[in-house]
Amino acid sequence: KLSSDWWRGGVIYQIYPRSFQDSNGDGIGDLKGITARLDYIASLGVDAIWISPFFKSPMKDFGYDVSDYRNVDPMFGSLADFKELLDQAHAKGLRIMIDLVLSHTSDQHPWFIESRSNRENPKSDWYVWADPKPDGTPPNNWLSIFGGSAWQWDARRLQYYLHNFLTSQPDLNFHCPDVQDALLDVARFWLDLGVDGFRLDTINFYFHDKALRDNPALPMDQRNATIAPAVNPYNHQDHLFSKSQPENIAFLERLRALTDEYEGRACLGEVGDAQRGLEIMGEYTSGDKRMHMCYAFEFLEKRSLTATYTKHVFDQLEAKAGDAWPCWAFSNHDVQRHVSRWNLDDAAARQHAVLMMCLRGSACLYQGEELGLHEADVPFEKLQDPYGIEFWPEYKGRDGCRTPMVWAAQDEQSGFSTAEPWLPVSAQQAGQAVDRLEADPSSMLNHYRRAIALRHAHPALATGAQTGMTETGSILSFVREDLHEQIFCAFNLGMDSAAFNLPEGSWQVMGQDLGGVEGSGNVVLNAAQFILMYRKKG
Ligand code: TEU
Ligand code: CA
Repeated sequence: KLSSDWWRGGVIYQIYPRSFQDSNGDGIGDLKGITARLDYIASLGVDAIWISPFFKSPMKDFGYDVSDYRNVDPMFGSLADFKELLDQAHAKGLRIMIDLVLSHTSDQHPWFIESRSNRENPKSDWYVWADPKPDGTPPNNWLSIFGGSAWQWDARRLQYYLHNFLTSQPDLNFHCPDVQDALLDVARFWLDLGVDGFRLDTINFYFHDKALRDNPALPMDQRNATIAPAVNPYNHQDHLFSKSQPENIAFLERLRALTDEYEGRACLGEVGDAQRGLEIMGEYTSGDKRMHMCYAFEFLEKRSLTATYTKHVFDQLEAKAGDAWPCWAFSNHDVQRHVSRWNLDDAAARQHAVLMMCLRGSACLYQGEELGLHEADVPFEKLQDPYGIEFWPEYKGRDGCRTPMVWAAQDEQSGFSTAEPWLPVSAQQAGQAVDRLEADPSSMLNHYRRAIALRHAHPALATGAQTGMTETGSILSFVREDLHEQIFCAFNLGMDSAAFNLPEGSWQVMGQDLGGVEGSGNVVLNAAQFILMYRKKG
C-alpha cells in the first residue's frame, strides 16, 4: 500500500529507540539496531514506523530535549545510519516518521546559549523571556507538567524563561518570525532527506499568550480528567493561556504547505489537552491545509474503553470535530502499558487489539504492545525518568513502559544487548519474548498480525465511514462501510455476559479465527468476546 494517503487508517509502529535494539553493546538501543529488526517490523504488517527522537541531545528528557535538530546523537549512530535505515525500510514498504520536538529545545542548544547570553543578542527573543514581578517572583502562575513553576530564573539576563516541561527544556518563542522560519528549515531538512512524515511533539504548546495572563484554576469537578498523574498540581489549573492559543493554526498551515511540496508525506500532531482535546483536534485537522491527523489522548487515560466511554468519545468527536482524522493509541512511551493500566486479561487484551483495528482512525502500536507486555516494575534505585523521580512514589514515572524490548526468552538481556541495559530487562516479560511467541500460531504476537491484516484486507475498516455506534449494556456496536462493503462490529467491553440482536440481513461472520463468536438473531457475548460480520454492497 504505497499510495500517498497511506496514513489514513494506517497502522503506525512506535519505536522508543533507546529500548528497541542495541547494536554495539553499550546497553542503549540505536538506529543500526532498528535496521537489524526491520524484517520483524515488516512481518507485523504495519504501514509505518514512528521513531521517538534520536537527535543530538543531553538526554535530560531522553531525546525530547534537542540540542541539534539536524544531526543524530552519537549514542544512536550517525546521519549515514539514519539514511541506511530509511532506504532499507522503504525497500520493505515501510514508511518512516520522525518525531519533531519544535515547541522547546534543550538548554544546551546553541540558540538558547546565545539567547541567554544577554538581552541584546540577535536571538534574544527566540525564547520566552520575562521580567520578574516587583517582588521577584515569576511573571505569572503557569505550571510545568513535570512539576513546579513553568518559569526558571536566569541569573545572567536577570529574567525568567518559560519551560512547560523540564527547566532544561526552554520554550521557543513562536511569536518571533525568525523562530518559525528556523523550525520550518529543520522540517525541510528532513523532508529533503526523504522521511515520510512527522510525529509532531506537543503542537498545542507552540504559542503562549503574549500578555502572559494568569491561568484560571480548574473547577474541582474537572480535576480528575487528567493527562498528568493525579498527584501533579498541574491538574488543578486550566491552561487557558499557556497552551492551545489561536496563533498555532497559522503555523500548522505553514508546516503543512511545506510538507505538501513533497509527495506522500504526513503530519501527525500530538495534542494533549484534558479539557478540549477533541475540539482542538477538530481545529487542527479540519480541511486539508493543517495536520493530516492528530494523536489523541482519549484512550491513553486511566479510564478504560467501556462501551459508554468509547461511544462518548466518538459522539464528541463527531460533534466537536466533524471531519477530523484521529490517530488512536492505547500505549506509548509516556503512560503505563494499557494491559496493566486497564487490568486486561489475555482475552480482553486480544479483543482490544481487534477493536483498535476496527475503530475509525489511524492507530499507533507501541513496541512490545504486540507481545501483550505488562508495565515493568522498575525500583526507585533504577529509575531514570525525571518526572517519576519528582513525584515518586505516588507516581512512578514512565520507565515501566520503557524497559528493553524482549526478543529472546533465554537471554539474560532478552536479546536486546550484550551489556547491562540503561533500564533493567523485566524478568516477568521473558515468557512473552518474540522468539517464544513467534513459534506459537495462537500467541498474542500472531493474533496482532491477524488483527492488522484484517484492517488491510478490508478498506472499509481503514478508511470507511463509521456509523450507528450503539451501546447495548456493555456491548459496543457500530458499522464501518465504504462503497463496496459494510462491516458490522460488536464488542462486549464489560465483565459480564450480555445479549443483543444482530442486525437483519445476510451477513457473513468473519474473524472467528481472531476469537469472535458466531451467531444469529439474539446472541450472547461473554466478557471480552466480539463478533465481526460483513456483506458486500450492491
Ligand atoms: O509529551 C507531551 C505530554 O503531554 C506528556 O508530558 C504527558 O503529559 C506525560 O508524559 C504523561 O505521562 C511529549 C512526549 O511524548 C514526552 O515524552 C515528552 O517528555 C514531552 O512531550 C516533552 O517533550
Ligand atoms: Ca547502542
